[in-house]
Amino acid sequence: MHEFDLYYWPVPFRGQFLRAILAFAGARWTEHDVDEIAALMERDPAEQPIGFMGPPILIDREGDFVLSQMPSIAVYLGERLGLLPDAPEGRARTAKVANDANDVIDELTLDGGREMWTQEKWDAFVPRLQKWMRIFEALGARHGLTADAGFLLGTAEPGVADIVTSILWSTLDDHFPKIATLGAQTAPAIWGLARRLQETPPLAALKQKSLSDFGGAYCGGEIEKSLRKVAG
Ligand SMILES: N[C@@H](CCC(=O)N[C@@H](CS)C(=O)NCC(=O)O)C(=O)O
Repeated sequence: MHEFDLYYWPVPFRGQFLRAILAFAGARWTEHDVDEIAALMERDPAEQPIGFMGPPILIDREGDFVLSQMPSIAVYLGERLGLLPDAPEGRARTAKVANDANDVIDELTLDGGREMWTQEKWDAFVPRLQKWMRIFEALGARHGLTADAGFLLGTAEPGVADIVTSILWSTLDDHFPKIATLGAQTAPAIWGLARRLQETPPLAALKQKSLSDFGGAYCGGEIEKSLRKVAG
């Protein structure tokens, strides 16, 4: 039995942040399939391992602890695997970065596909996406990040904030050429950080494995098709 269990759909999207933190730390985890996730979701909250609406869910077998909500899990794994800054400010900023990343992917998928993208809606959204890119770029700049050196929060070593940032933007860069072009122009230091982290052996291996496991999907479904039409 592995140390951790992760329940997430077989796509990168919101689960990839957690896979990357686990992989970066060299932790081993078991993934559960769609039927197991659906069965957990159908249970009454009192019968779920933790009350939750949608995955990801993490089980820490060693710590006998279960958690939902991606940003909370990212911070927990950071604590557990030694990937958070020491100071309270850096730990809180790590939570901010995970919440920002979650907001970006919700906006990009119109809240999980409640609506579909049209060219008009996308054109109106692009300045907002660029603002998100600049929010990350400005945070890095405050801590001396450049395209070639440094980390998002000015730490000596990369942590959860860097892993989450790298997964957010590199996954979009890999799947959506128009976002790739926009990002390289708008947030060059963040694009450099994303690439540098992706070149580390654990994240490079995860990327290859995810590509073959998930067949090149990003978030799946009709919303991915509609996003590909405007940003592909
Ligand atoms: N705020 C939650 C969102 C969870 C969520 O929306 N999960 C999606 C997959 S990315 C889901 O399958 N939701 C099903 C549902 O809400 O019914 C988080 O950050 O973990």
